[in-house]
Amino acid sequence: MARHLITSAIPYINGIKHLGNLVGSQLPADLYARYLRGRGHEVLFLCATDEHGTPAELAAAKAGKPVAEYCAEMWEVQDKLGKGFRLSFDHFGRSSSPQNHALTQHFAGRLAEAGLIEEVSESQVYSNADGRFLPDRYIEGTCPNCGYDKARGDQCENCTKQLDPTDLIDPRSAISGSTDLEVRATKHLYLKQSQMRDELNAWIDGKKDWPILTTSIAKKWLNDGDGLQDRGITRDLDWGIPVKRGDEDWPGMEGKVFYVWFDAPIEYIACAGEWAEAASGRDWERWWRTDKGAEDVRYTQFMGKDNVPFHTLSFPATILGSGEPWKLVDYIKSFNYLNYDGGQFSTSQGRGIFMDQALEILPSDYWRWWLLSHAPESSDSEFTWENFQTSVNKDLADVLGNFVSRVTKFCRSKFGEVVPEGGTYGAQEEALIADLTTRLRAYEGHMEAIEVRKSATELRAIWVAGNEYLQSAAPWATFKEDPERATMQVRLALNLIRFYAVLSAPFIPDAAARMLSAMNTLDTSWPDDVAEALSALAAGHDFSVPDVLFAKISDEDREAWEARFAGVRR
Ligand code: B3M
Ligand code: ZN
Repeated sequence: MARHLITSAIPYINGIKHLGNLVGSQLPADLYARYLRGRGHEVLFLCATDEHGTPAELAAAKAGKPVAEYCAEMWEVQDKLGKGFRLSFDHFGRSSSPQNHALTQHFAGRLAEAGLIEEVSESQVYSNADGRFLPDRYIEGTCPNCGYDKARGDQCENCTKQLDPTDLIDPRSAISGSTDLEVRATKHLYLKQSQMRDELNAWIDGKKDWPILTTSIAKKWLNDGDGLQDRGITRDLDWGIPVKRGDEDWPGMEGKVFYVWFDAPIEYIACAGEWAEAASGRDWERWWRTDKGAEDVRYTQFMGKDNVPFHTLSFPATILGSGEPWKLVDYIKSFNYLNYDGGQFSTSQGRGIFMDQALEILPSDYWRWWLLSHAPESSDSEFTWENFQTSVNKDLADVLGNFVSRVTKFCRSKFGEVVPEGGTYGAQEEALIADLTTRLRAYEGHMEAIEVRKSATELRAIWVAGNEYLQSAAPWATFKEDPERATMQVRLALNLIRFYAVLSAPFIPDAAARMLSAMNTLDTSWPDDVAEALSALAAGHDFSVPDVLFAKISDEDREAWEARFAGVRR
């Protein structure tokens, strides 16, 4: 048994997330957490809302609410949707927590002591039309690196380069579109991360097993011509974590707050503190401090590709720079983008399917299965209604659902709702067990490597193997010639339902729970030995026929949904 710390990128507080956001971090993180728990490991799975910065300020202003109140309400909304999708966080925290305030100020103090913080008098963009300083992401312009014309002042969405607003060509206010911008003087703190380039390079070079997507983005920004630039970590905003050195005021920094990307990753740590405070007997330092037990923790992070530079460079720079024994990430799983029906999912444009809408239409398992089995791992992937319909109808309804229904109904009609007794395995059953053993070991390998699509493909193949067995064993025919043999076949098939429930739970937890409940068992032990696992339900054990596990999506439904989501969300 090992100890696994798992974090998902923490979603911005402003608004409900779309399915592209979900499949890029929270959902695969949940898959992995559920799998590891199923294998008996000790898991701490954390996520939170990312509450600071301008997006929160502006969204609150739009909603006509004080920011703190807006954030508290939106946390409730995101928490409820996370539960709706069965995201099994051990704690869903908030980056505005007192723990994160204290820890962020602590890190800033440590970095200053280590000589890694510089006070810089800088010029900041002020918009005359808007009557305010413009935060980075509210300045748009052309990316100096790739020429994309909607690059934001903090990062180019197209090529992932981290930017400063003054890097932009032809800058304009994203609030008003005004180009009447001027530059005014203000003082800010910079993190001298360029001093850590060698250390970061060596650290990333040691990560031979990391996905190419992660290391290529990290190396690109580490060794790019202008290299790892020092970054401003403070902002002229009202909402955020006040700039302090530990507990002490920071002269000259009054009225300023830390930059949202400085405090957001620190929330991964603070969130463990929130988790510990929520119940007695919990020790968060044993997950995060290598001097207090975390040296044998394996830490895995999940995120979309645009978040990779902050997790491979900025956050490790904060941790390493502190000189304290904090746990560094062991593995970063990153994702490409999911597109929606010929275009992009877009929060600002309300394009695509959002988490609340998805749950209004269908239960979470349908979405979980499609999203995970089409996760944008090696390249971007695309959601289309037709593909969704096919996948649900074939994989979930025809293969898995139909298997469960046929086996339980046949047994009820011939032997009653009880596991039948008699008969012994023949060559067909031995072959099935051998096949399932091979496939199960492959499934475990893919899950451990967090190869999400390959895991889904193998799981589907495991379901198919049961169907093929049932088809060729044909207990309904054997029953007439050799009833003993039919009882053995049905007993094996009923056991396959429990076996499938255990293996499938990380993907489709609700269906798995219903299968287990129909099989009247609490035995969720992992099938280390397939033959043994297939005799877990002994002759004489009662079960019940479950309701239909997965309803098929009709053409009418598909067309109606396609039309409903063709426009933009208002
Ligand atoms: N909130 C960006 C995003 O949701 C940002 C992630 C922070 S992870 C520390 O994609
Ligand atoms: Zn670019």
